[in-house]
Amino acid sequence: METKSLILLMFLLQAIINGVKPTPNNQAFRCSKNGNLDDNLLKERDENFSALKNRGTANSAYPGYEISTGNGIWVTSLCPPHAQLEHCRTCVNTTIPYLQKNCPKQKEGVAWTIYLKMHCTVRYADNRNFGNIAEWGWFTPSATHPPTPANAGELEKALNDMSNQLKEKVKGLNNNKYGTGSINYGPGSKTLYAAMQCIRGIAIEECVKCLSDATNEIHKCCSKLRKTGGIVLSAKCSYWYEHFKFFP
Ligand SMILES: *[C@@H]1O[C@H](CO)[C@@H](O)[C@H](O)[C@H]1NC(C)=O
Ligand SMILES: CC(=O)N[C@H]1CO[C@H](CO)[C@@H](O)[C@@H]1O
Repeated sequence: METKSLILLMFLLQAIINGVKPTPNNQAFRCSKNGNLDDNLLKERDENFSALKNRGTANSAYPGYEISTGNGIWVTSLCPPHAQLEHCRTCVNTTIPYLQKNCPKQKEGVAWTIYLKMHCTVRYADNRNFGNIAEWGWFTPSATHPPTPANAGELEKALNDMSNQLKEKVKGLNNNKYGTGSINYGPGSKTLYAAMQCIRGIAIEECVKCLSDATNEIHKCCSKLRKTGGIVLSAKCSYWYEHFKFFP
């Protein structure tokens, strides 16, 4: 191997070991269109974002955190329950300034970051009921990633079956509404891995409804195009699949 390619390989390996910093193409945001926060609430939001950055304690799961103020601002963060504290903090720390930049003063906002093999969500709203932002964000592996050898129908069916299984799992849980699983499908018996998550505090019926919507969304962005992986995200839930195991 040439020295140059060897150096490049070492560099890539080091980047993988160190953890790659999130870049803008693995972040997305949505802001509400129903007006702006007044100066006091804006100040509260930003002060509470600062407080959110340091939340979580060592030796405990850090699925997320919610802060509310008497005056009517709610800010929350969410990671998968298995996320390491440092990974979750790095993810949340990166997402907060990105959300502040993109939703400078709207009444509600949500932003997501994919970091390593997890994603985190940061959300704020001037109301408690998890806000009204209905749009979805989504990510797929880069365009250069080859499509799965399965046909779209096989992939869709696998994602529907997986969705039904994971919804049952999530229904059985209280605080950490997060479920993972895998399924073999198609003639070559390919294995698909998937995870579903709802935000905390949401009613179970609303969670399941959101996950059904997520299943429809993931067909639009991803399975119809035979993507090997994809994730759809809303302010309330997410659905992620890959053809490798991306959770413990
Ligand atoms: C997150 O941000 C806080 C506040 O700026 C800082 O103290 C902390 O070290 C950061 N943590 C990580 C893991 O980046
Ligand atoms: C937990 C926390 O830091 N909450 C703060 C949110 O913002 C209000 C207003 O600035 C503060 O009073 C709270 O202490």
